[in-house]
Amino acid sequence: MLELLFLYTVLFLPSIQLSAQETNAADAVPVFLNGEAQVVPGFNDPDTWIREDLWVETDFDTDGDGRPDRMHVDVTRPWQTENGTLKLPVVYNSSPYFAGTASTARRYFWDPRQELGDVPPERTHPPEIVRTGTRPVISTAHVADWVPRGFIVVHSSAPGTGLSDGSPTIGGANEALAPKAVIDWLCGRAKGYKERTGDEEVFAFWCSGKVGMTGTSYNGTIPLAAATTGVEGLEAIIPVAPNTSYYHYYRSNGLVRHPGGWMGEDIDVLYDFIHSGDESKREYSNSVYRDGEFADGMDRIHGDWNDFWAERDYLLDMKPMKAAMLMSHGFNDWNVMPIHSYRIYAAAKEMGIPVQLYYHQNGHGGPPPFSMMNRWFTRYLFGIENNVEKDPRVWIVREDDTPSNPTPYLDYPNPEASPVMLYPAKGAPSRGGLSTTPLHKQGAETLVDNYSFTGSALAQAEKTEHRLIYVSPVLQDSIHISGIPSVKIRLSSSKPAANLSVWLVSLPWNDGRRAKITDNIITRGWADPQNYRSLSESVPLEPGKFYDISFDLMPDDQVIPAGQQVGFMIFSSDRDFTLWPEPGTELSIDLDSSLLQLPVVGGNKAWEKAIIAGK
Ligand SMILES: [Ca+2]
Ligand SMILES: [Ca+2]
Repeated sequence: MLELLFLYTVLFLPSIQLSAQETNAADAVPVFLNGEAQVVPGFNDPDTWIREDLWVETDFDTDGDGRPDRMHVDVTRPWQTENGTLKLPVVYNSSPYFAGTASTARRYFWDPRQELGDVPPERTHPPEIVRTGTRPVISTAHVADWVPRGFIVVHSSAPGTGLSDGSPTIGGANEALAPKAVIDWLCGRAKGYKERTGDEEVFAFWCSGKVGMTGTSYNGTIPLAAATTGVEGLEAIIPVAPNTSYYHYYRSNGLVRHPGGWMGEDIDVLYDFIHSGDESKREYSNSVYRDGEFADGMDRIHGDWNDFWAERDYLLDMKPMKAAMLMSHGFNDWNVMPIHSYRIYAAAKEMGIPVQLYYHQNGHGGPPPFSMMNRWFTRYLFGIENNVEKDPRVWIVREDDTPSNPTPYLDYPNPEASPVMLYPAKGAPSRGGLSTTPLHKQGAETLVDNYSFTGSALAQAEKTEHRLIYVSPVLQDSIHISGIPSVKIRLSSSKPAANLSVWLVSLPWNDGRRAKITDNIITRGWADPQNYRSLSESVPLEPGKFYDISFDLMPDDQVIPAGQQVGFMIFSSDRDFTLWPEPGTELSIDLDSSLLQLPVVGGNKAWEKAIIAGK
């Protein structure tokens, strides 16, 4: 590739007399090489950076004081921007975590020991957060990466956190309107003030009018939230492991289903976890949001979809969005699961928004390689034509790739993947088979719910009544799964309510020599059989009557090596994710009417080849 060197030109250069060294620094401008912003010596001395804070006024009032809420903002910029001629783009990062968080001791979470359909046991709130931090610096995140490369870095505390007014609403409208207001201020359309309550204005005279946002997890959700407002000037976002729907975070197909690693967490727990804002406003916020809107809407009894959750799903708000999006996620992120990114990627692609997806095989977090982010922001914030939009749309860190050298693909799911239908063959309480041809007259097999066994113990058990598992022949050749597996299960329950969990596993289980235990969990999914008709209405099951339940498992892209078997495991309560009702509920599965649909690169041919090769 040709190495191209660009200089970012400014209209006016400072005319004051300076020594030779100072002249060089004073003349510093962004420099680009291979389509990426480079470290510029004149921007590279943190001691010379200007750090300031201010408050941006929004047009909402979510703390009930009758005044528009102001957001606390900090700015870190090269001193050369002070003269008003050098204008630079902004990398903006907003978070509810900057000023401290509450205890995550499990006694402050919901108790998962709850009978399905019952009112949950009371929850104890954690001690209130003692706000931390000193002005003017809210955070130093991303500063060392971007300021030396000619970007200005801006942070803001989310509503109701730190020194920002308002209330946390956990995905409510103000969490999109707050970053929008900050971007409006950066672009000269909203008012910024030196103090939280004063009248002295501050202007972003140093901003080029081009803003990008990035962050991980909640901090990756906020860029998407801002982008859904369609705010002018937000040119590009890089959300890393964003939560794009609070329903998909705390519920699954009608079921109360916790984020992995956070048993008992729910939306009100997250509210308590971040609520570090003004002590004098907390009582108001608690009563209106946590104990009001949330308590009324979150429905921890049924787990059903409703307006409360719809308001907190960014997929439904995407119409105005136009920011170019590079998104990153791990296929083994069982906290914010990979569907969160995929659904937004698919919609953005459909809308014609420039979009790229970087998927890796690890857990929560994990940004794209820095040079990929740099190319993205250089193209969309500096306007350097580096052709990033012509790069492959999808990058996947293959099992033996390093994170910085992912494999490019035309799209995700892999365009060459097609569904393979796999049918369970009876075998309970041992392992049954998995057939490519439909089977007949097998009848039903029954499992007994018992949350005291983990899914991984159940998958490894040779024989147990607490799960049903159907495994493929030993693969003679590797298979490449790419896409969203789905299941159809016809079941009856001995009680009016039951959890339903499905894991796809790779057997034999990791014997300790392989790198990651997550290799064995291909993907998984959860559903409430009571929602067989509708996601928004739970209907008690008639014991003994069979119902058809269909749902998707989490998206995946994984190569299963030769020597392994693919296992389709059906069980009831999942100790690591679902509620823990009293053990004993029996689920019977009608095998002839149940199936797994597995997207495999090369489809049936590849699957058959893997099964019969070597025979
Ligand atoms: Ca207010
Ligand atoms: Ca339900």
